[in-house]
Amino acid sequence: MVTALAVALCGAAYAQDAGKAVAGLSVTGDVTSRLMLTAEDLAKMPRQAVTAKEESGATVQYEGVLLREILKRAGAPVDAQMRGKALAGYVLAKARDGYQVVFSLAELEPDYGNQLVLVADKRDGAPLTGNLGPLRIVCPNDKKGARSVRMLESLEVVQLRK
Ligand SMILES: Nc1nc2c(c(=O)[nH]1)N[C@H]1C(S)=C(S)[C@@H](COP(=O)(O)O)O[C@H]1N2
Ligand SMILES: [Mo]
Repeated sequence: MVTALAVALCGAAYAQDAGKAVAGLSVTGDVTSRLMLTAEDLAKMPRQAVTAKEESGATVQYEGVLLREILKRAGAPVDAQMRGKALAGYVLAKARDGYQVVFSLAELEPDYGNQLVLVADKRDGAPLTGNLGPLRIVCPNDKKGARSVRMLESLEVVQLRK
């Protein structure tokens, strides 16, 4: 209960002012450990770079932490745990402007969809500023850019309970 309250308070503080966003990411919902990851936390996690094509056709390089890696740290099912009810699990990615998209947990798993989905904090080596960031999702295998959530603030994991 104390943890849940702390996360709720942190979330409120982070969401306080859309103009002064802090590079932080909350991971909540049906996970074993709720997280509030700071920019420093993300910098220390395993990092990955991906090349993505913008709708304009320009190629850019994004760098950050795999969404799967973040969910794994929160205790979401991965590897051999991805069976049975876990196959109904998904993550709702929410942005500062209210934009939301879903990824199924299975689509991120190497044994299922094996999709590369990155929580990026850098674009061509520079921080993501303004309404691009400070964090954004990048899914280079999607044909359209609509799931590449800019201004990412939170990840809510939803799993079947029965
Ligand atoms: N927070 C947020 N992220 C968003 C959107 C949005 O309205 N709000 N639009 C999406 C859509 S429809 C597209 S096409 C891409 C555009 O991002 P890009 O200009 O960097 O390619 O952002 C996506 N991410
Ligand atoms: Mo779009």
